[in-house]
Amino acid sequence: MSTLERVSTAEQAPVEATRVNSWNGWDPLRHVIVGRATGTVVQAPEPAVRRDFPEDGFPLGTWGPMPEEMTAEANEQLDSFARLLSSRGIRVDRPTPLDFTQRVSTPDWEQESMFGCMPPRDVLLTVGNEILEATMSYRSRWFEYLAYRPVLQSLFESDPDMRWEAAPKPRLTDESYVPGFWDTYNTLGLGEQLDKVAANDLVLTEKEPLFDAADVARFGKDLFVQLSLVTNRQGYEWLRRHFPEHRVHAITFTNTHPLHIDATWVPLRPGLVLHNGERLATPELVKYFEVNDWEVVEAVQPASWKHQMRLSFCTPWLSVNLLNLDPNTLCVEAEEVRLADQLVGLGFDVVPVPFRAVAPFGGGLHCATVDIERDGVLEDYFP
Ligand code: ABU
Repeated sequence: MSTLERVSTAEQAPVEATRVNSWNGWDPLRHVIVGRATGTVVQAPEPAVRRDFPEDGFPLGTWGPMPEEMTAEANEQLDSFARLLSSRGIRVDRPTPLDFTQRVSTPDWEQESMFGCMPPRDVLLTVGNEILEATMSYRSRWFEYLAYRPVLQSLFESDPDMRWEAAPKPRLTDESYVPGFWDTYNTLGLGEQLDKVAANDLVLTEKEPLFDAADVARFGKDLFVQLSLVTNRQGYEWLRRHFPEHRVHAITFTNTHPLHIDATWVPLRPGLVLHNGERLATPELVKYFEVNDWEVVEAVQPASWKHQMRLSFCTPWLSVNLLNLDPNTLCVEAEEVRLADQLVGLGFDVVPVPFRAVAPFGGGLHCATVDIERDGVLEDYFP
């Protein structure tokens, strides 16, 4: 066979049929993206975020690749999780890492480094047959969508009904950030910080719509958008207009450093939400769930995992960052034994997954994944 024939045969290989479809976090999972730790960087400082890990080799102002041994261990756990999902018949796609140490720029700014492609949940939001690329709000994450473009392109080619959308790319000029925010915010008392969180008077201004996909919790027809350090009111407003068939709610919790909703208010199955009780919900939110006959269960305290806080910007509450395989089955971090017992008591089958080493790369089992396909249709769980 000539080279030409071989190429031509390869090009004609059938693309595996795919269907993008996911309306909530609990329907039976068929297809998912699992992130990669490869190339992750402790970001260079920027207006939205400043990493400060003096004990671990990255004091304020410094930046660079995560230590090789940590990256290797995280990749082992991610690969093993991907194999576990595959062994259960779930199709798994992976992102394509870039050189995240490279300097990036737009006509408006230059940034010394990118970040990585471990938490795909931050970047991509699946609602029904649509996958939406979030705006993001860190300059270091502006180009992160590129790591997912090969997967998205392939989904687009194989599913004629897929809607591939991208929210308006933000300018992220200095006007998008409150000047000197981090110098003052960290000197405020708890009450003052929580007042600012409730008013969403944080590092982002309202210059333009900004949101991370992981600030959206999907409950069928209802989408709950957490206003946070990475999601502003304009971001919520953009999402509300973008999903006119949904009820889109802006919500806050008593969390001094709100960053993604998926370690705070976690849908488990229709009628049951797991709540991180250290981050109180507003009475309005609790009432909305209660009048619709939902049970709100407070999660047990996370297991201690101080040893894994090295270079991590997440909290131990990644314990509740769970992935549903279906409405009765939950993937839970292997060391979170107390939480597993609580979930078994609530009627779930628990699949323990070693995942501690992934935390410093941006999250837990939910952060590390994005739904491509779950069985099920759009339903109204708050009629
Ligand atoms: N998506 C990560 C949430 C991390 C945290 O609340 O600690």
